Amino acid sequence: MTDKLQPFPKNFLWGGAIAANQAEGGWQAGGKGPDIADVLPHGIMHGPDAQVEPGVHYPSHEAIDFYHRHTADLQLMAGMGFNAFRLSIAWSRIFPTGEETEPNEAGLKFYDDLFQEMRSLGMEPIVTISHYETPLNLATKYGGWTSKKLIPLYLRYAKVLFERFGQYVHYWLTFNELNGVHLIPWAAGAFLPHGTESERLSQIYQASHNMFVATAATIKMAREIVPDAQVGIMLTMSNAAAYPATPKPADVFHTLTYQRRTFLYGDVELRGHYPKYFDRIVRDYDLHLDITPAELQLIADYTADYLAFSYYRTTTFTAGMKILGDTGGLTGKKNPYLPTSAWGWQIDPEGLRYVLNILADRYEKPLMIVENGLGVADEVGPDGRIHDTERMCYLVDHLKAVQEAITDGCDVLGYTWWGPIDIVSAGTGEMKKRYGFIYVDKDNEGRGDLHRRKKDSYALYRDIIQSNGALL
Ligand code: BGP
Repeated sequence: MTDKLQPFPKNFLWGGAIAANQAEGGWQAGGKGPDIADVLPHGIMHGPDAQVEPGVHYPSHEAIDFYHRHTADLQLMAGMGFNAFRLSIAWSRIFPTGEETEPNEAGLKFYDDLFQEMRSLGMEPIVTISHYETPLNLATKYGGWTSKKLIPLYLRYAKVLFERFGQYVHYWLTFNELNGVHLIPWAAGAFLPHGTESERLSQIYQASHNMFVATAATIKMAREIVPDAQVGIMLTMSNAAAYPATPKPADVFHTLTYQRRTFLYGDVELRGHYPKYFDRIVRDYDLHLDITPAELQLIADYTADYLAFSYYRTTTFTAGMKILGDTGGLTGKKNPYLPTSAWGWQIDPEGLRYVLNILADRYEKPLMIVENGLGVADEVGPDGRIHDTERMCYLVDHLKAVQEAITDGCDVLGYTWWGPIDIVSAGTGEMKKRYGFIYVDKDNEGRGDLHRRKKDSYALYRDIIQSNGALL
């Protein structure tokens, strides 16, 4: 047996990823309306503070001011040789309440400029249409995605994007981490589940279904307006990457049940139908769902072109552990074979190879890793530099795992590191949880002059990209 690794494909997409609400700031600039991230003082793990109170620090309001600094920031990304950059469009910049009949021109102009800059720097935009930033009005008035009223509103928004930006954007993603609806329903689905377990889970699956319908209808629309575009779905795979804690058959089956909570989303959106195991979930939890035959037909007719996902960590399961929680992050046990990050996330490069292989086998569609990264409380050293060795190891180890997966036969389109420049943490609202190759001078309370500074990892990622991965 030879152990020769295949090279990364010639046109592999190398880059980074951010979200509007975690980077842009300018929360009211250019006519932007408030969105669900703008009422989170401590990130999505702590839920919304329904009113925006004076004096409270809301990290999304200024973030890292990408809104005003994007030209210089994109040049820093170009300095690493990025040929791709993933970002989201803030829905409430385009439709401030989500319900206007005409889009907000200032918001459109902002992204127009951004895409032109990216194109002139040789970067392929990868655009998330909705990344945890639904207009706040749609959450408070309709209960977010639990209501079907959001489907036509989302479609109106997506139509404007395709018509205006179709000339620049080839890769689209409908929703960030759609399966996050289970763990972080406010962020992923713009609602807070309430009532009995059966009612809460019915809301979660109804919201998921409504987003499936919106995704299928968006794909249909894209085929008409921008026929060359690729429309993908985006899921978090930190949930699917689950290991049984022991070879005990009950632990193994329970782990499969847990994984299916994630697979369901890919199964519906890539295979085009609800899998059989979903019937049992409906019965066991006495779910009441409004799913019509016409919607199921639409889902069957318009499946996604590719599967994008985030991957940070894995988890470990034993029989009897809670599976269908509706808040509170990732459930599961600590894996004794893995190190953990300062935020308790288990670092597992081989898990990425495992996930890529599972997804390749299951769906036979192109895959894209659109989030992977390590949050560290980096500090500027006495020499004025940031020696982020831990991040450098994480990067290299995960990219080696990607290369193994490519050699295994997985069709991987690209890799965009999460937060190539420090941004606000989605989970906790902190600045201290830094992912960047570029440091931003700002602390948890919002102090700092926002000055950008390259960390040691900057040159490493640049060299890896330059060699198209051969350096690994
Ligand atoms: C993903 C989200 C991102 C993001 C990342 C890291 O789930 O799509 O928006 O921020 O996780 O999480 P955190 O910022 O909480 O460290």
